[in-house]
Amino acid sequence: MFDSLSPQPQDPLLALIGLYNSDTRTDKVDLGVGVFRDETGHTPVMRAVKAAERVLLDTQDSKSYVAPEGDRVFIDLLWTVVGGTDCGKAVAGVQAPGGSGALRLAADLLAKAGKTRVWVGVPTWANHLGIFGSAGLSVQTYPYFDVPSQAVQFDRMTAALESAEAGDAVLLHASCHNPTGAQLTAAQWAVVAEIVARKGLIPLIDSAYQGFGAGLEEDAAGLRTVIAAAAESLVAVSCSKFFGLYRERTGAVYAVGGSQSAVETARSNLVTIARTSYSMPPDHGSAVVRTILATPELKADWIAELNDMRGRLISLRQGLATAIGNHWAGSTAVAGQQGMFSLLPMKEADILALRKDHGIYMPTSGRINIAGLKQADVARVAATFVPLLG
Ligand code: PLP
Ligand code: TYF
Repeated sequence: MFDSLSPQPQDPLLALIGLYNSDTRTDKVDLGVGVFRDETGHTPVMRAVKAAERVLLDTQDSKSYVAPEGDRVFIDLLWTVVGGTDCGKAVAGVQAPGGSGALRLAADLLAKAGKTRVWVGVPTWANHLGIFGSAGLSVQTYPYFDVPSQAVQFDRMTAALESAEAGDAVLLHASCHNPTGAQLTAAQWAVVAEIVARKGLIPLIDSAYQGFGAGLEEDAAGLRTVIAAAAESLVAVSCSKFFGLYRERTGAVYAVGGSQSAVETARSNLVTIARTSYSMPPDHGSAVVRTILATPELKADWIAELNDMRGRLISLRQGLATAIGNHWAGSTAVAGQQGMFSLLPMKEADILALRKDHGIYMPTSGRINIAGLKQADVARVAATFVPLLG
């Protein structure tokens, strides 16, 4: 049987990790996979996470199962960070193995409810296409971002959404768009909210980088505008980035809107989908997040460290944009983008040459993870980029 299968391509972002690691040059630069890094290139365990882990080590007295939906206190506390303390809607959530698991549960729920189509912006995180396709949804696309001009294609985006049909799902990135870093303005979020409400579309909002853009509250504002307007929404939350819990596979998916009994029914369906694929989610990461959010000192320290992480990203971004300066017209747009990513108009051959000649690693899409820069690298990297930018 096994030899009837064909080998599958590696995820190009994850494959880059191996390529970078096997490069022996000491001045190599990793702008590949989207993880936060500090000035030494390390992805640290956040202070509040370590402190919460110590509390768990001392106090956890059982490893027995928690509950089919995961840790209810985690689910409720995480929602207060994402949706706010009162979003004015009925909400029911289920813990999930990371944001990817949350997206897959949401996609399976849509399919189970008889929904067939999901609209996804171009470009988007490649896994969105794989996850929705594997759930049997048909992926429709709306224009989102034009790489040469570094501009959000808002008129084209809304025109495409106007052609969607009632009951279609629409994927939206809550903040810090992957791979472009380009976000909607508050006024544009309001227009999207009006369209989804009027047309009866179901927003599926992917929140994976809250706090990396303008701030914890600021980065949730667009999401909150949409869920306030839409009859029903799905929200997939990843704790990988803003709690730095990547490998602990921590996240949640929320059904929002409609009656309390409707969201409870949605929750029971999410639980059934989870039970028939992996039974129950892993506990450790959610126990850490619950401990942080339930302990005022830990929560304050988490926010303080998250603010510092955002400060580092902003400083590197401004430094890179300034160093590119008027050598490329897109540098102003890059300076205004948010989060870890920007998508640069570079040719694949040039990106491969950057790896070979300069030890600068980025995916052939032209995406850069700003967090992979060190302050001392900025000038050199900008100088190698300038001749390659359209
Ligand atoms: N959504 C986006 C846009 C992402 O970039 C990621 C990446 O890590 C995820 C969701 C899910 O992440 P995870 O499954 O590691 O929580
Ligand atoms: O886009 C990124 O780099 C992150 C990390 O299969 C990631 O979202 C990339 C690919 C993948 C899982 C996570």
